[in-house]
This record gives sequence, C-alpha cells and structure tokens, in this order.
Amino acid sequence: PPVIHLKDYRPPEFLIDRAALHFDLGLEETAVHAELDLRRNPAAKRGDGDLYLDGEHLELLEVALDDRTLPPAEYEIREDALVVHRVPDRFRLRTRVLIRPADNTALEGLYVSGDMLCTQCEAEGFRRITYFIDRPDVMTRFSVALAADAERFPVLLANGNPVGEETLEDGRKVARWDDPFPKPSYLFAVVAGDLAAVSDRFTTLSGREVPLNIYVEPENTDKCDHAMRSLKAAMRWDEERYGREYDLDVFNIVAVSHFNMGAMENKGLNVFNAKYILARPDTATDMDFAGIEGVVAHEYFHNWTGNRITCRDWFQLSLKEGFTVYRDQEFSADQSSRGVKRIEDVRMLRARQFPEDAGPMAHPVRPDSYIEINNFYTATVYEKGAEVVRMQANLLGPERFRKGTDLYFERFDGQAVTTEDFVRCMEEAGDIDLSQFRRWYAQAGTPVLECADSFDAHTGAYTLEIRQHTPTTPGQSTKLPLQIPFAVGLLDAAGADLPVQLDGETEAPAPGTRMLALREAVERFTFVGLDAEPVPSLLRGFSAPVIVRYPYTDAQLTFLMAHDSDGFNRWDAAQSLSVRLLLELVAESDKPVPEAYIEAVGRALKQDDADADQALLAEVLTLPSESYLGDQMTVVDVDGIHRAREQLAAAIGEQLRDALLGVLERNQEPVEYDLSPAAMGRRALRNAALGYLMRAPTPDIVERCRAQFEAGHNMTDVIAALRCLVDADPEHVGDAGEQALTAFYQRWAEDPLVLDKWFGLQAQSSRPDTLERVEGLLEHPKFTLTNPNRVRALIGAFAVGNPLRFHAVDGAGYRFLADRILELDPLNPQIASRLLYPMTRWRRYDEIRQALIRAQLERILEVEGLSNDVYEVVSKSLG
Ligand code: B3K
Ligand code: ZN
Repeated sequence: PPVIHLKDYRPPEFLIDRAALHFDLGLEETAVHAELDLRRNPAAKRGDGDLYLDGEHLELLEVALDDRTLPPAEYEIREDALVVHRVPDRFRLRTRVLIRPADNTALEGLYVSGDMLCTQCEAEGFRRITYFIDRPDVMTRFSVALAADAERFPVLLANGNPVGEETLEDGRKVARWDDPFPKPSYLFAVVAGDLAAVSDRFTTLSGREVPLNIYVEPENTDKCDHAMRSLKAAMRWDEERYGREYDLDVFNIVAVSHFNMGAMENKGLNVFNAKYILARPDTATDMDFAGIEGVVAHEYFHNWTGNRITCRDWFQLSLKEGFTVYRDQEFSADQSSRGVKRIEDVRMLRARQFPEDAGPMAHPVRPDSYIEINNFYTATVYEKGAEVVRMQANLLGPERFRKGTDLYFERFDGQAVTTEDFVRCMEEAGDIDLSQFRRWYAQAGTPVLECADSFDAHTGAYTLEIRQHTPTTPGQSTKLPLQIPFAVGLLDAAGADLPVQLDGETEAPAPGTRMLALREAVERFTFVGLDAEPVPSLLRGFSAPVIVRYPYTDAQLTFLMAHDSDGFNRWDAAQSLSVRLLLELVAESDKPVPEAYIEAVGRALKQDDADADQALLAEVLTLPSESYLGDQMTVVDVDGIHRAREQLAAAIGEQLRDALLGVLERNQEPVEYDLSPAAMGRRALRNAALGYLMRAPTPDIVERCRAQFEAGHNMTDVIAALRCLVDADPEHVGDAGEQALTAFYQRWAEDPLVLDKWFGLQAQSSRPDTLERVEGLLEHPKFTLTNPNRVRALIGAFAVGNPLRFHAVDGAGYRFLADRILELDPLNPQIASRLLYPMTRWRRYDEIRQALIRAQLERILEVEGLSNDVYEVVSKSLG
C-alpha cells in the first residue's frame, strides 16, 4: 500500500462550494443522490483536466454533468474513485449511488447499529457514502434531505438546523436539514431510528436559546442526566474561558451501541459510543461518570477547535485533537480536583504515550507519513499534543494565552489550517519566540533529563546540571535539543519551600516554584543564598512531557512524599518510591518489604482525616500497574512483576490492617448517593483500602467485601468488591467469586454496557485458567465480534489488562490474540489494528517471548488481503 507523506501536500484541484444530498434510507439498501457545485481551485496547479472523486464500496447508478447524463466513455469507475474526464472550470455534478448499510461491519460510512442507521465519517468514511473530494481542506455547505419509513425511522437527523419535515402519502417521511457552516466531509453525519429524546435548553452568552437533545434507545432515557449536565457545563465553560459561543439553532447528541471509538464531533450532531453517554449510579462507576463528562465536553469543544477551524490535512490532526484534549482536561480540572486530574492525566500519558514513543510506531505529534490515517489517532497526537499546547499556555501565562487563542479563532474561522498557524498565533499574541519550541511537533520520542547537583557549603551555592537527550525513533536518528519548561522547587530540611534565587540576581524571589527554560543539551543553573544543601523538587506539576532522572535516596523520596508543596510531586515521589521497591522485589524475591516503606504508607493513611483530599490519597496509595513496572525494566519480567506487586500489596494489607480498617470505617458510603468530588474521593480511598485488605483476607473482611457487593449501592462499590472476590485466592473466599459473577450476570444480562464489565473482569483475572475462560466466553451467547465495546471488553481487556496471563510463556495468549485479529480484520480493520498494540512491544520481552510474539506477527503478515490498518502496524513492528 502507498505511503502518504506530509511533504507531498498539494491544495485540492477542485473545490465543492455546495452539496445537496438526498438519502432514501433503508437498512439493506440506501440510495444517495448528490448534487455538487464544483469549481477549479484558483490556488492550485492545473492537473490533467480530469476530476477525481473519492468513493469506496459504492454502486454507481448515474452520473450527470450540468444536467447531461454522462455516457460511460466520459468517466471511469475505479475501486476507490470516480474519474470524470475533461471537466469545465465550474459545473454541477449529480451522482446517484447505492450503498448497503447492513453489510457494513467496518462501522465507517453509513451503518446499522441495532435498529438504527448512523454514520461515522472521520477520517475517510464519507467516501463510503457518496463520491466526493474526501479531504479536510475541501469545505462545503451541505443541505440534506432524509427520506425513510416513518414508522421504523421516526427520528431523522443530520447536521445543522432542521428546515422542514413532511410525511408522504406512501407512509414515508422526509426531513430536511441545512448546515450554514461550510465543513469538511469528515464532519458529515446522519442518524435515523426510533429514538427517544431527553431534552433541555441552554441560553448562550448573547441570549440565544438553544434546544439540546440527547437521543437514545427508548429504554435508556433514565441514563442521560449526567451527560446533559456535562454538556451544559461545557457550553458555559467555553464561553467563560475562551469566549466561544454555540452557533446553531439546535445541538443534538445520539448514543449508539456500535461504535469504533469514543465519540464523534459532527457539526451540530455529535454521535457517541453509548458508553460515553449512558450512566446511572447503579450502572456506571465514578470513572465512567468522569469519562462521560470529559468526552461530552471534548466533542462539544470541537465545535470551535476542529469544526469552525479545521485541519488542512490529516498530518495536522493534533491541531484539533491536542488542543481539544487540553481544553477538556482543563474543563474537568475545573469541575473537580485539579490536582487529582493532573495525576490521572500524567498516569495515562506515561502508561500509553511514553511506550508508544519508545516503540516501533513512534511518530511526532505532527507525523511525517502514514499508510492508514486511522492508525494515527494515538496517545501521541492526542495526549502528547495536549501537553504541547499546555506548555505553550504555561509559557504565555493565562492572559497572553487567551489573546493567542482569540487571535487564532478570529484569523482562521472557517478555514482548514496547520499546527504552524496555531503556533504563530501564540507567538504573535504572546510576543515570544517559539522557533525552537516547534521541534515538539516534529520530533518523536520522549526526552530524558539527567539531573545532577552539587552544593558548596562555603558559598551557599547549589548547582543543578541538566542534560537532555531524546532517544532515536524509527526514521529519526538525529534529535535536537528541545525548549523545555522545567519547574523546580528547593526544600529546606523542614520541608518548606526556599526562595529559588539564581546566581547574579540581586534579590531573592518569594519561596516557591521557579520555571527554568531549558534550551541546550547541557545546562547548569546555580542557586544562591542557601544555608544548607536543599532537596530539589523537579518537574513540578509535570511541566513538560519528559522523563526526569535524579539519584534520590529513599529517604529523600519519603521526605518529598510528605512535604513537597507541589501535590503532583508528592504523588510522584510516592510512585518513584514504590517503583523502586517493586523492582527490588522483582530482582530479589525473598527480600522482605522494608519497614520504612510500610511506615511511609501508614503515615499517608493517617492523613485520612476530615479535611484530607481522599481522592489524592487514593492516588498516592495506588501501586504502579504491572505494565508500567514492565516499562521501567530493560527486559520485562512478567511473572516477577506480578509476584512482587502481590507481595507488596499483601504486606500492606497485613501490616497496616488496623489503619486500613480505619479507612473503611471513616469512609462508609452514605445512604444518599452523591457524585461530588469529595464523595468520589471517599469511594476511591475506601476501595483502595479494601483491595489491600483482600490481599490478606480474614473471614470478617471477606464478609465485608461480600456485603458491599450485595448491597449494590452503586456500581463503583459493586465492581470494586466483585473484582476483589474474583481475584482472591479461593482458599480464602471459597466460591464467593463465582457466586458473585453469576449474581452479577443475572442482574445485568440485558444491559450491554454493564455486561461489558462482566466480560472484562473475567478477562483481567490473574487466575491460572483465565485464557481458557476467555476462550469459553467467546462462545457465550452474549459475545459478538461485531460490537467493538464487547471485543474490547473481552479480548482487549485480556491482551492489555492482563499482562500476566497474556504473556504466558507457552505463547497461548499470543496465538489467541493473533487468531482474533485475523478473524476481525475482514470485519472491522480499525478494531483489529487497535488490538495489535500489545504485540508491537515484543522487543521488550525475553528471547523466548520475543520469538513467540514475532512468530505470530509474521503469521499475520503472511495472510493475503490484510487491511492497510493491520498491515501498517504489523510491518512497522517487525521492521
Ligand atoms: N475525532 C474523533 C475521532 C475519530 C477517529 C477516526 N478513526 C473523536 C474525537 O477525537 O473527538
Ligand atoms: Zn477529538
């Protein structure tokens, strides 16, 4: 398959100013009639005189140019295009095509989910609906007429504003929609179905009343409150923080059960994976609720960052995604605890983006090339992209950043632009030189900062030396130094912040954090006015997406964990301490857990008093995951890591039993369910404590756990208890785990999103027979390969969420995954390709496992007719 390069970008030869589409909707067969107003793009070079329209899986019935039906000699149908020969400079083209939604298992273009019809067009799905110039720099005014059986499809939705509805004599209904804002085809959407609406209104800053609707299958109308609340909060926040108002007469959201990713920001008609809309306290966990708030906001924010201003080409994807993730992260931080949100975001960046940056698929925030663009909706483009925007926001400060975004919105409204255009706005409005900073967009890999220090007791001068280097990544062997905002604090022996005064400065600043600007490969900073050697607190607030190395002693980490004024670094010190200890336990299996460590955890537990931040405490108490620990090793020791982590958790559970029981007592669930950050924090902390206690359970604790499960007060508590019961040694809990699983199934068999949790939990169990069980579940009547959520819940959870069993040294896990990928690829290449991720990391394992994984990758590569999606990831992984 061809490789697409950024350097080959050329403006489109033709533009489409207007498109009028008429759909005759049916599940089996849909007819699409398109009327396109085309003209030659004055900014583009003249090509061969032919018009190329993208189109895939379309059955062409008719093509007419300026009302003249074209004879076959005047056009050519290719597998992926319609070529119309020698067209004039300005003309109207009409096409009529047939498509087959019910056969569309890829879930791109128009497809069927349950009884409804819906679309997904980003990145290149519109070409499966009709012939078009399907690229983001062609911005078109769309009007749409939808005709369908009025009984089966009473709700007919498209982008923009509704402009009329009529019922025809034959029992069909026609709905017309008009979108006044020119948009690229990837933002196109239609939905048809027998849906119920949950409705509300929002009054914009300028006083316009906008009806808001969330469309769901009728049985789900009692699960939309949280999504609606989140939407209204997001609309208000965008007005207040960015001065951005909503711009259409109506805002619609639809929740669908079959969806490849989280959601889609189609103009005025956001389509969501039901997982990111539907929630009730008894069906969704606190994490689910937080996910809904974040994704609803994210898609809404795209209306300005993505839709009004879009990407020139797909290499610019982070222009809209990085910025919009930054916006949704800040929004969520404002809704609850900023500190905890930052920890969660960094945890996720380190868990997903750092490994990507260190693996065979590493690419810059603005990639240089791709085979399949769908493979580049990555943690790098999204989450690292958000960090790159955050660094600019921090460099400029809130006021100048706002001036920068105002300028960006004003200058580029209605256009398709580049990350360079964004940076230039920041530069102009911020009056700052970002020329070196731009490398963050172009250079892949995670920079490493090696820090060393020295203290001169005579002069009171403390010197910090920082060396930055970025490891090479595929196709990028030379790396240049980056501009890195590096936030530093210095602590005195009592744990208080010292003034961070640079040599040469006459006056000491107030004690606190100092932002250093790194630019060179090696930099030295000397701080003066110190009575004794300070303890450095480095990269406060995670001021840049880098790895810091500094030879802290255990005592220093414990000290920072207790005293650092920066909440993020208190947590990070605790993480570093746990990682270090766990790696020691991996290396030396009979090493006892040091008392100092248990004491430090005990001290942290004592902070659980009335005014503590329980959510933060829960984060501090959470041990690094098995995969994160693996990332810290030269060769991942799958079994050793699991054993060490269990050993440490059991030691905490045993030795701090009373303190943990105290946490359970103090943080009992009130009768009245509450979704406030404080209540969520209490649940997180209590369940963390329960997790430890259940590692070394006495009958009374097992009983407590079972009672929590049975009380069924809310899904957060139910799942936490169920997980403990399923993972516990049957020697301690008997068949309580099995019983709980059965009870859970009986209660929730008909709620797909909750049932996904049931599949997922079993797939993640550390029990030795998990793979067999997962294989058995493939045959379960409720399992299907055609629902991505279900696939992720069972197969994805096993491959990514269960390193111990997936990496079993007999290779059965690898064979299992490869088999599933080969089954899925012909059905849904995007989902098949996503499942490859754990195998892309094969070089990180021992020789036996390396050979086993490689053999499966090679086996996949040999299969004929592989999708571009899977081909690209497998070939790059082996290459
Ligand atoms: N823009 C979509 C993602 C589309 C993925 C296409 N494979 C959702 C989002 O980022 O908001
Ligand atoms: Zn997005």
